Amino acid sequence: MMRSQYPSWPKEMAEFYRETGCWQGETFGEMLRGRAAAYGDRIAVVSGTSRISYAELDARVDRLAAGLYKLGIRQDDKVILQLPNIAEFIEVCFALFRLGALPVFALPLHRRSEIVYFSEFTNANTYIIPDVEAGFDYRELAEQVQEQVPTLRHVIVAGDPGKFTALRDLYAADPLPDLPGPSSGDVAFLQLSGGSTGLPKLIPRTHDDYIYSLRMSAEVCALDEQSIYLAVLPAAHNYPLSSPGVLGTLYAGGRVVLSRGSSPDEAFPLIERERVTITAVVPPLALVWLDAAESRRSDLSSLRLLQVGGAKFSAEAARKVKPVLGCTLQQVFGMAEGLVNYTRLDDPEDILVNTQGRPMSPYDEIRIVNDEDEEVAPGQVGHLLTRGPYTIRGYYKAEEHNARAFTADGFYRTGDLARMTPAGYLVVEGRAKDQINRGGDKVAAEEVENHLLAHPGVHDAAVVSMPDAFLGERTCAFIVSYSPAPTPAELKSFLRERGLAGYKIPDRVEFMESLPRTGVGKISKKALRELIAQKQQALAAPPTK
Ligand code: AMP
Ligand code: DBH
Repeated sequence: MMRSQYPSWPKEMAEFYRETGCWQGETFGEMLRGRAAAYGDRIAVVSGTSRISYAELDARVDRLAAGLYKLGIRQDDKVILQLPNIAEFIEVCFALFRLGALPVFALPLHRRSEIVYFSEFTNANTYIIPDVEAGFDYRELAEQVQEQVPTLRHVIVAGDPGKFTALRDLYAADPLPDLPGPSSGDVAFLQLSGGSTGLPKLIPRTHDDYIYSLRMSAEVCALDEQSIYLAVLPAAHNYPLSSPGVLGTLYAGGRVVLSRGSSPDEAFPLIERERVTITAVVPPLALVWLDAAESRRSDLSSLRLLQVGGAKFSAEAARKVKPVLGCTLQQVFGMAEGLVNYTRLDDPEDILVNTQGRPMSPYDEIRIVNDEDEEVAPGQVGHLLTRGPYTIRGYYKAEEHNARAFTADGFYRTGDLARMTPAGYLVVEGRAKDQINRGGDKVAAEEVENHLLAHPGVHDAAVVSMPDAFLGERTCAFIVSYSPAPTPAELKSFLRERGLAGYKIPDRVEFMESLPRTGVGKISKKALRELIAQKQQALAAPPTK
């Protein structure tokens, strides 16, 4: 049995992935060095008013690595990284990669509850934040987190540091001492899973496996040094980070344009000014962009590819992308655990519109099974399982959960319900995991339920999805309360005070006498989903007299 904190591939599989050339023995530090040698003066990153060449990026990363080392950050140390889409995000990532320290990729919307958990669980010693972003002061958050987690020794701030350490002061003048550095088989960072359990799961990705996923993504998306990728989604998320995202673009020698916001007001002028060729959005954002493009005159003619993923994109909206935006649509169905599916650039419209793509690697193994783990008949819907050269074999420090989330022969249970077309494309048909996909933001029902249950007025709680025209799904919390019952507003502010990220706060709260049960006495989420969908329908179409 695998007892390491970082479950890994069995020896013979690792050998196979090396022999087949999937894993090429390169680390991220070496990758950037190589690109700097090949593309020195070309612009790698555009962020605000700064334009950073590959050579500059490489040099800045070296200086920052030296500064972080001086501060005391060492190989295998965990660093909670919570930066928005600014150049420092990329510089910090590569500096930590060079040191062999592991970034833990928090999202900008995470708050005290999530950050405290990541810090404690990973025993992190450092937390890197912006000063104020989108009206939120991360230094106040850091203060609260540090109070709860004294082992979090360093708080580093991009911008005005207040009482903490300024990131800009860490770009050292003298180079990093000669250190062994990480090897390509080592874990490079911990990525987050949307999760389906009470506590978020962390995903160990190695240099070898992740760089392979970048290479395949860049190939499928036809990236080269002419490509200009616009990051509008938070770069820490696996999708804009790697599919092909920020890192895949740097892998290909292209240019990354970072945008702090994703609205048409921010994104469209950047597309126009920087001649962006590819960008990635989630379905609700695609709807906003489609509307905006129809009603305003922005020059989006440079855009060749619009990627849509993270949640299911409706065929109806998918059909509009080409006529309205003038570019090819690519559906992306991926997961931070590994497997990424893409529609191909030259696929016919029927496939682009009606499928979520096919695996990017010929070494991706797919199984679609019934509840007994038996393969279903071709074309039937079942549980999607997968294994491959860039799909993890287990979460970080989660032995018990891993026994359930992976089969004995190492397939990851994605929790998605899917079918495969005769041509080998996947169509996502639903979900078996206890998660709400709020327009690409994943919410683990159990995590929210546990917070609700901490309220003295709550006897029982169940969180389910309800259909939503814009986000695809929203969250509804069913509550059995003690009397006096808390109001919905009280419950929501209670969750906020507990430091839960805003997107996890239930959109709607319903009270019940008791929760419906299944035959074996479990809460029937299916019944609750039906109930709330019916209520919504009744609201949408009031009975006529
Ligand atoms: P995570 O494991 O948190 O990285 O989230 C990955 C999950 O997002 C997948 O297992 C799917 O449930 C969902 N997902 C991602 N992309 C798509 C897509 N294009 N269509 C439907 N669901 C998606
Ligand atoms: O939702 C995801 O996690 C996701 C979607 C598209 C992802 O991780 C990816 C592509 O790599």
